[in-house]
Amino acid sequence: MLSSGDACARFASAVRDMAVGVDVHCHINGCVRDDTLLELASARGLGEEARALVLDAPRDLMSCFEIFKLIHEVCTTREAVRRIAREVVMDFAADGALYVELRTTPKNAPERGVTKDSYVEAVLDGVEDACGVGGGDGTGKITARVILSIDRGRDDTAAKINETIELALRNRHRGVVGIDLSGDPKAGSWDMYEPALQRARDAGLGIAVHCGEVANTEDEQRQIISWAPDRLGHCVFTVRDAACYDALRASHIPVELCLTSNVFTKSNESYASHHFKILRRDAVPLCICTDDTWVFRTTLSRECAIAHTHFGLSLEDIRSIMADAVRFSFVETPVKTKLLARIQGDTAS
Ligand code: 6MZ
Repeated sequence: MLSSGDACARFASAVRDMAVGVDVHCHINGCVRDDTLLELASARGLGEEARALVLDAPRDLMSCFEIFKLIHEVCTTREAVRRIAREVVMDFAADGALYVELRTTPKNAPERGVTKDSYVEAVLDGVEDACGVGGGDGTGKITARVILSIDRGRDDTAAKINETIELALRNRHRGVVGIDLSGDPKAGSWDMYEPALQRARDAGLGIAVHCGEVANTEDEQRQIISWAPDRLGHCVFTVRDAACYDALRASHIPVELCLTSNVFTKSNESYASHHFKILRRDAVPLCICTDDTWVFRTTLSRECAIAHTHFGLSLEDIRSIMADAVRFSFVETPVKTKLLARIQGDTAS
């Protein structure tokens, strides 16, 4: 008899074989390969520390941010950033993805000759190594685009926030398509970010905002939803507050759902009680994403298999969710059309 683990693995394998994967919410430095991280950490004498960071049990969100400190410490050289960006894209391709929208926070590391400009350049070089010029045109094995993140914990002045917007605008020709607001959800306040995000939106960049990832942020969630970003990340606590949830439903803003991330960080008690179920019941636009494959020991095909196991999604449901993810993505329209045609195969678009 098949165990549920076997059934899950078989579903993940079928998802990989379909090759229709789309992930629009994954943070580059949360998706570093085990081997790469250990190699880079060992070269800096931090191999043991890196090994100790592998999550073997759920940890809260704040301790995940501690993990990122070490990842950033060992991964922020131009060579490493380029390599990691390339490997992340290749790993998604091997997992059956045909489009990935990677996000990352531009960083300065003067002691290693890294500026925010050269960081972004290295990311885009890595994406180009994997996908070709500009991250590909929708016809290759995988196409990728990049979103630059504003880190709530570190980007604490208007000047730093605006620098990220400027960087994104300067690098659009190489495949930067949007801005994300992420990082420690308890740091900073929406009023600080809104003017810069408005400028980015007016200039045509897509905007994705982490929303309702922690409790007691209802006022901010309502502000964010009424500003209407193109996509919202997580919305765990949005669903638990009637006024916030009403606003979300009325807004029709697509939600990027990261099942394992939310369960690992204990925002959701279990997969079975994940708010995926409520959003799907209420036909809220949604997509399935990984967030941080390394941190949460997952892959996109595995997340789909979890949705199958706990919420009964079929392979055709997965195909349809992936098509929606392309529609919600920030990639240029002609590329979107090509990707949609590939995902839908013979079925009408
Ligand atoms: C909020 C997150 C996150 O930018 O260095 N990040 N922000 N919530 C999450 N849920 C778990 N996971 C990752 O990738 C790592 C950075 O992404 C953000 C954090 O700011 C983290 O430092 P990059 O490529």
